[in-house]
Amino acid sequence: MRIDVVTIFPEYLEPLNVSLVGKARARGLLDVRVHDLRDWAHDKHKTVDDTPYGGGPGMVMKPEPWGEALDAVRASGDGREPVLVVPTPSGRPFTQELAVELSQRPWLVFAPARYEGIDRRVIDEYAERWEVHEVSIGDYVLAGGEAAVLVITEAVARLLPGVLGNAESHRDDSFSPGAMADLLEGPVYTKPPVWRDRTIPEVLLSGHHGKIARWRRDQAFRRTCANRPDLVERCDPAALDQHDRAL
Ligand code: 6GU
Repeated sequence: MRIDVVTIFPEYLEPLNVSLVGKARARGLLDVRVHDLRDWAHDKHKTVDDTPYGGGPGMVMKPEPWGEALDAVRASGDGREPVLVVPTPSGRPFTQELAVELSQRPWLVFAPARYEGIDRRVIDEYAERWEVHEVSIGDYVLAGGEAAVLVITEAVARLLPGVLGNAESHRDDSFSPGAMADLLEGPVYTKPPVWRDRTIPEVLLSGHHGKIARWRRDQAFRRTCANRPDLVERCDPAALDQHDRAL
């Protein structure tokens, strides 16, 4: 997969050189190219923003540098159209489902905005030719989309074939379709068996795989009720008991 990022803060994307994404790049599974939007600014001050039409606070990113940057990125490709991902708090929620969808595309281009956003005509223009996703990573406001690019890239990169050591590693992820669908992952333990007088749940030492699976599912259900009741139809004590009986 190829990923291009156009930003006024290229240094902000340096974490893409380390950890899982860095390793995927080093192994040739991921081709990441970061571009400075100011390379396509027109004046000696490299201006990329201006005041909003209609008035109001803040600044809006000018369309010309974005248009030229995106055209240049497109021209550096193999003739195919990339998928444009625009991180914005006004976008669709970024979900595991969208991560899976994006991981199946050969080429993503990220356009993270600073200030109050990018002139709307840029998104409208590219949406006529490219698949465009405006996505938000949660209900809070960041100073810019760069942190969201890091989040989305990591969520997508770990789904690429060959990136995770063990192909089974994301089968039981919270939010991934399959066995534990709709439930958060429960607690995990490793050695030593006693730490600061704290033991581990006995069932995990029983060697009884059926009991262990049932316990894990129950813990996942309880944690989901506590932390994400919106993911579970009923979280009252009766529903918990009913869940226990269903096991
Ligand atoms: Cl993608 N961008 C910004 N600036 N703020 C956000 C966001 C994105 N997602 C949640 N808050």
